[in-house]
Amino acid sequence: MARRSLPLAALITGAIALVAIGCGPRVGSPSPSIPAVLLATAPPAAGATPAGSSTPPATASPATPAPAATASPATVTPGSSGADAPSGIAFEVVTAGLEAPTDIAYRAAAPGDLFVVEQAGRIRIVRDGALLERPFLDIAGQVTAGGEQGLLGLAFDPVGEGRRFFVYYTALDGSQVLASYETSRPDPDLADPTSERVLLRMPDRFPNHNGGGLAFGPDGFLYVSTGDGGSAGDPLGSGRDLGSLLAKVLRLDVSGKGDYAIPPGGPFADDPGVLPEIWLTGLRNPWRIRFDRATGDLWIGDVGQNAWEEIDVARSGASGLDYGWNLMEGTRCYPPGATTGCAAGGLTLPVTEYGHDQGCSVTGGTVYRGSAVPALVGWYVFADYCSGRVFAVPAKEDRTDPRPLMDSGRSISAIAEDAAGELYATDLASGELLRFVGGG
Ligand SMILES: [Ca+2]
Repeated sequence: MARRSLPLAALITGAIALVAIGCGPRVGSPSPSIPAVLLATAPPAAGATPAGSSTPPATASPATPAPAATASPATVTPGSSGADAPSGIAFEVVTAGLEAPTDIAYRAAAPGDLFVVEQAGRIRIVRDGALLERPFLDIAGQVTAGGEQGLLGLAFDPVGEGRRFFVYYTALDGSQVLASYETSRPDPDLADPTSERVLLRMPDRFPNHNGGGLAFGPDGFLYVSTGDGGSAGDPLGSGRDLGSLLAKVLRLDVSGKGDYAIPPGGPFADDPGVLPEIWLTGLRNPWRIRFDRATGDLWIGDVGQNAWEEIDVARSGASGLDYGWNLMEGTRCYPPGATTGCAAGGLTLPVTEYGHDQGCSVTGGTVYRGSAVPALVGWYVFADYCSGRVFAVPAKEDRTDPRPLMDSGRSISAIAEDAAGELYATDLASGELLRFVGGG
């Protein structure tokens, strides 16, 4: 399986590890472009073999996610194998010509369009399969891009014509910014770059673990995923800190014209010591959050540190869940060998995980609810950025093993659906937009 050099995605998870290990010459300098999301562990150098094949398998096969030896929460149960994933699933190239794509979104008012985010700071329109030459938005002049940094997330306001949209990017000073823009009045294919309103600006000391996932929930609120801030092992303590916006999923009411409001009913509303934006916590670098349009479940791909990549779920409306970082990595205590902390209970385990024998940085996907690939309906589809392996799990199962869908050999930085629920992916290295097809 040929592996391409990948700029952006590798940076996402690997940068942090490189810092910690002290072997990452690329970390301090503008590395070409690696998605921050993926950088849980050292990313393969350009031209290198996938981490999964060059590194010894972690400690156990992900097919048998046994609880951590001495201190696993009592709720851990062995994953079940269950149904086989549909066979014959493949990628079909929709278009090439994108530069380091990091995310995909659609606007309900223009169901034939896909909006693809480019890491450097542009958003491109793919209309009926053709890449339009003129960018929809170009804010490259105000974005730091490379490694795990850059323009990382996009979501359109689902209300009305969707003229307003939201982006998440790394600013020139390294901080992470959530901002809104509006589409130009006369030209729906063009955003107004002067319409920016900054909703959040989060200072950031490390180039990795920047989060950047944006998704509107069925409640109309905007959900935002943030990383733990970076380095390795969460030295900032963000995962355990309810006074920090980092390492969280935030919930914001952005229906007003200006700043956001805090929706009522938050999980920590009665605790003045907790930031009211916080909806979910204990995440490391949640790379892609997506809602299941059929159930309202929120799916999170959370990039692991050194050994385990995990998929987390907040079933419809569930809030206040703590996914365990940095007390746990996947279903294991962290750091390895720890016997306290993660046994305390109250932590929510991933629905599935895989070891670094199968990759090194998870790209969270979405639950397929389209019609072109009937065999895939009801499966949550995700991938590993480093190995190119694509997986699926039945969306209804709470503890299950990842089933392989295909070995794509691609650098998959995003998986998302269009207005009709059809599924797409971006290849960061090749600059291609791909569509899921097949399955009988
Ligand atoms: Ca960071």
